[in-house]
Order: sequence, then structure tokens, then C-alpha cells
Amino acid sequence: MIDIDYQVLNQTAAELRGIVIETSCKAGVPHLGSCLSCIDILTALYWGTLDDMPSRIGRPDRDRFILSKGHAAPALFQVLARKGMFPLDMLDNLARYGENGTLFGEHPPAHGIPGVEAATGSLGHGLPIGIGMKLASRMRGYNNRVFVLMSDGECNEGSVWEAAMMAGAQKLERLVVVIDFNKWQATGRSEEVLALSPLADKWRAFGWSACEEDGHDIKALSERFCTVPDGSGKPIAIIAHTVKGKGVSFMEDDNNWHYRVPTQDEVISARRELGLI
Ligand SMILES: Cc1ncc(C[n+]2csc(CCOP(=O)(O)OP(=O)(O)O)c2C)c(N)n1
Repeated sequence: MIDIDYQVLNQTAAELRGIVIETSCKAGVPHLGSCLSCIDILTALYWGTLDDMPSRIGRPDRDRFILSKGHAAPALFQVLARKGMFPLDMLDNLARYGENGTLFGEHPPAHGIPGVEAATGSLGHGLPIGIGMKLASRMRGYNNRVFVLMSDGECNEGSVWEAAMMAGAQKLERLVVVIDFNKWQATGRSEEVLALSPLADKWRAFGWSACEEDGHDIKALSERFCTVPDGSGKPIAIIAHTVKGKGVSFMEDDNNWHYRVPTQDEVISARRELGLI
């Protein structure tokens, strides 16, 4: 278990929120609510759980993380830069964010950004990729862990359940799915678009060990992640209950922030609420 100061991590998460909000405004990048929803999960993973980076990058037995909800890439890019995967100033040219020729688009690209393990953005593909990685590393005798962060809307994809069945059958005990369960998807409430309940029981029925956590409790998440494998011999699904837009009162649980970009005044209000100014 890593020795962690969770007060510092909560501050890290607040700073990440602030910079992601600024980026959205400057570069016109959407999916702000989606990014804010999963920042505590990313913080718990990168500062509380995963191998030291970047020293282990390139090693075949490294832990892996796949952002299957690829539209939260702006949050991942900030995390990777702060973990030393690439210089922060690579992110500076935000005016080009999303334009042809830049590495930093709305989704993670396959190549070019150190620490990005897979191109994602087409929902429903991160778990199959993670299963392939874990199967390959198990064949080679590595005890690494593979974490896949998915969204709740993504669980509407058939590919997720085909993959879930495969991982359960293969007893991939070092494979972990974290579901950012914010109860929204792009166009409405997840339960109304295509009901997911009972979500944990669905994963269990596919041969997984499943549990539910507060997706904004960095300590609880880190402690849970550090218990992988959990002794059940099964892959693990962690249903992380979250709030879309978490951290900024006028964005929380308001799905307009799936696509909306903040004004400069809204950036200032948000940063003030986050205690950054
Ligand atoms: C296969 C596929 N279909 C549609 C989209 C367009 N799309 C982007 S985000 C999104 C849904 C967002 O809701 P959810 O997946 O629950 O993630 P959240 O933003 O709420 O975390 C959709 C449909 C996509 N990226 N991939």
C-alpha cells in the first residue's frame, strides 16, 4: 500500500478540475461534465494506485490504464502531464486543441502521447482492449493490473457484455473495470435511455466480483484499487457513484455541460468555488 496524504490528493483533484475547465473555455473542448465526473477516480488511480510513472513506461509488466470513456481525454491529458509523462508545456498550445495536426484532441490518440495506452472514444472498446492486454500479460507470467474506466452510458454497448463474459470465463483477476456511474449519458438519464439496474448484479452474473463505491471519495477508491486481486479469482467491477460536473455547483448534475463550453466569467466562478482563487 502506498503511503498517501489524501488532503493533498483532494487538492490535486481540485487543481485538475480548474485546469480542465480553463482548457474547455480556451480551446472550446466539450465534455466538461464528463471530465469532472471522473477526476477523483483518475486521481485515486494515478496518485494512489498505479505503478510509479514514468519510470516503468515501456516495461511490458507495467500496470495499464485505459480511458474507455475517451471523451474525458482532457482530464487524462492533464493527469499524464502532471505525472511527468510529458512536459506540461506540450499542453500549452490549447488554441490548436482538437484541430488537425495536434495530438491533443477530444479523444486519446493511438500514438504520440506517452502514457496513453489505447485510442478510445468510440464507446464500448476499452474493455475488449484491456482484456487482450491482460490475457497477453498473463500468458507471459506478469502480475500487472489492468484498469479500464468506463461510463454508464457505455454499458449500453453490446461489445461491453461480450467482453465481460470473456473476462469472467477467463477469470482475469487482475482486470478491473471502474464504471463512472453519473446516471447521465449524452441525451438523457441513463436509466431512461436504456435501464442498467441492477448494474452490480449484472456484472456478478457475468462472473465478476462487483462492489459499489463513492466515486468522489479518493481514499475509499485508492484503498479499493489496492486490494486487486481481491482473492475471488474473478475480474473486478467497481461501480463508482458519481455526479456529472462534480465540484462546481452550477455544473453538477446538469447535463447541458456534456456539450457546453464555459465562458470566461464561468471559469472564474468555477475556480473560485474550487478554492483556486
Ligand atoms: C459508439 C459511440 N456512440 C456514440 C458516441 C457519442 N457519444 C459521446 S459521449 C456519449 C455518451 C456520454 O454518456 P456516458 O457514456 O454515460 O458518459 P458520461 O459523459 O456521462 O460520463 C455519446 C453517446 C460515441 N462516442 N461512441
